[in-house]
Amino acid sequence: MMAVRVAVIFVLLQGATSAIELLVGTGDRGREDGTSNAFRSTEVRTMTVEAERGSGQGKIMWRSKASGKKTVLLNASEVRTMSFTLSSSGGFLFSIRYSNDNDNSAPCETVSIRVDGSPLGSFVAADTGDGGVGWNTFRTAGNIGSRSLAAGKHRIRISTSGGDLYGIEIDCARLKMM
Ligand SMILES: [Ca+2]
Ligand SMILES: [Ca+2]
Ligand SMILES: [Ca+2]
Repeated sequence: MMAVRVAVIFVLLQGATSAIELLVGTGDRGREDGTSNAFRSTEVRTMTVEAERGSGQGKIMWRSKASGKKTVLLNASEVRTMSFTLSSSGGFLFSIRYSNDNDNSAPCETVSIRVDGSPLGSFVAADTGDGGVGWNTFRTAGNIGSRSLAAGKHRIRISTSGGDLYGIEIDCARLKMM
């Protein structure tokens, strides 16, 4: 009888250990997933807002060097909107990571960004390469503009104009706390 009890306790302990490991494992995976459109804690100073997690126009593309391994191909006049949530208010600098395998004989796209409906800024994209390789070569347009934002949900709207006939791929927006 005693031996059976000991065995049962041992099984329970084993079960408890597995449960703890499982929780730790889930937590680690959560931290490695940097694609969430939300600050995980107030200690995080930079937030990445993935274009592929947004809504609206554009085609999702797989790119091994992209943040989250995906981009959104936007053709001229197409619009993509991404939401993000701030746990506390603050001032933020915005940048956009993109790739643009542009036709060398054509102009590059102009990218315009609005935050919560009002213009933040725009930039003329660079040509990031040729022959398809340029789509997996990324560049960041830094410090497009800054904005003071309250805690809560916000929207980034990205639109393109001009350029060649092949569009531009938007990887993500980054917000840096000032
Ligand atoms: Ca282009
Ligand atoms: Ca090119
Ligand atoms: Ca991305």
